[in-house]
Amino acid sequence: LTSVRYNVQRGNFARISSEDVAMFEKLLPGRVIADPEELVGYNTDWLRMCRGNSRLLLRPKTTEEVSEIMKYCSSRNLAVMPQGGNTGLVGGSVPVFDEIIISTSLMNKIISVDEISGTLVCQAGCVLEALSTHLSDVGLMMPLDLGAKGSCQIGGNVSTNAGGLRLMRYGSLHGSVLGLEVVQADGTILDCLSTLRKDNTGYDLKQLFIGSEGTLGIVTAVSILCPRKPQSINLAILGVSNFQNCLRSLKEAKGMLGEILSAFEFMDSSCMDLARSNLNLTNPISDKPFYVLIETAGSNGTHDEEKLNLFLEKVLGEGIVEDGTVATDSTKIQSIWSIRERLAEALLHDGYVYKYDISLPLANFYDLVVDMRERVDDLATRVVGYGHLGDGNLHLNVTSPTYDHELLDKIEPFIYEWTSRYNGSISAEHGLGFKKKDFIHFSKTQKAVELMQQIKDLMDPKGILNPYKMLPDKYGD
Ligand code: FAD
Ligand code: S2G
Ligand code: ZN
Repeated sequence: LTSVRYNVQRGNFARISSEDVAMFEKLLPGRVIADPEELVGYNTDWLRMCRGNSRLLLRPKTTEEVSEIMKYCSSRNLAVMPQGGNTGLVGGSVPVFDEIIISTSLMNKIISVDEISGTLVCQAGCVLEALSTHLSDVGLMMPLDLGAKGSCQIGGNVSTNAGGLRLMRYGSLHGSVLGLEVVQADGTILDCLSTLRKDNTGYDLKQLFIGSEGTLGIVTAVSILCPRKPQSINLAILGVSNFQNCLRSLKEAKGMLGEILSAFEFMDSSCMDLARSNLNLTNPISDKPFYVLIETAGSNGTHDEEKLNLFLEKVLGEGIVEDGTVATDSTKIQSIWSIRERLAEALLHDGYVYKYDISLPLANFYDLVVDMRERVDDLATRVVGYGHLGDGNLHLNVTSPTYDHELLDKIEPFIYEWTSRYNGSISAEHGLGFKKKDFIHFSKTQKAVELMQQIKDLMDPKGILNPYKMLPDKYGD
């Protein structure tokens, strides 16, 4: 149990009574789950490293039901844990103790799509991939894409400010989200569900909830700006001999592909070994120390191909890149993407995963992986480096057969101190959740953390929204 492994003190929240369960069953007939067996999956995170002890799962369908739940929980001082697809990677999406789990899974209705402006309004529980499929029929696409698309929900994406593979082209959710409907800790329904691209009237409150990880309110509906689905997509995977040439490729791609560049990902050779050994995937090109994946998305295939060919001629001609292939049909594109997208899954096969999601200045970017390899030496099964190079976002993962305290002590706080020394971020896109909340000071000043705490106290005075997450605990420590 998370609470045992990390020695956490339970906050002074009420414990669920039979009257509470009866009240919820009246409100949500047939959508209150109390069977411990059924609850195991909801209490365990995707990495299977954090496990809570919730006794109750509630599955509302409407904003009003969420509001009634929160009014009641607030009056009874019952702690709650909002859950979407439960694909979060920082222990934020499962209870620590017996918090009531409020799942948005049944809140999966699309409210409206405006094909001209590209505005989608939908409930928070819509699964990302389902939204992409729905939009593609009307020539639109979601402005984000990540390996968890089959399970993660748009409310969870907003709450973790998920980045993903397309951030480089379509920006962060802080830009693409136009409005939110949120239920606050006391049940108040906050309707900021604007579909306007521009609205400068007062504080932009929706921004507070984007990336708030369920600690300031429960997102019940999202209004988001969706780009046109591109007519032509190309995906190149290129073999590179050293990291400096990965950076040179990035510079050339930005310069020569410009507005059609839609993703720039990198993987080191240990990632290709990982994909081969743990998932039986094959390398589409020859083995190299590094690989970059470059996607273009444009409105005219001929123009795009011409640009891409000029780029490839240059980087191959100058030896920046040594090998490569370009996929244009969706099947081959998907099979190349899956090597990158399934690395998280591949890592789980090694046993225990020590996962770090770091933003760094590009000049020192890969040095951290080299230093980490030296430091953990043969204590680790593997140390891999990959990520959204276009965003300066490194995913550094270390694995071992089982949880190894000695290995963890070698990694932490070394990795956070190293990141802080180069003014990086100790969590680029995954958030802080439960596992990284106590390291927030490596990336935020004390004054900033104090103001966050004040905002939290204002928005959730009883601290019942996703306690023990994102901010350093007020209890205990
Ligand atoms: P959950 O995991 O259920 O919850 C995540 C957090 O949000 C929790 O704190 C929860 O309390 C809160 N929350 C969920 N729904 C709501 C709501 N409606 N209102 C308020 N709070 C809520 N992340 C990236 O940024 N980039 C990536 O490239 C990426 N790739 C991934 C690949 C894989 C294979 C996996 C498993 C995960 C990946 N992630 C990535 C992690 C990503 O943050 C989560 O997958 C996703 O954004 C969370 O959505 P979810 O619906 O699963 O939310
Ligand atoms: C990614 C999620 C998986 C990981 O694949 O881009 O954000 O292993 C990550 O960190
Ligand atoms: Zn990522």
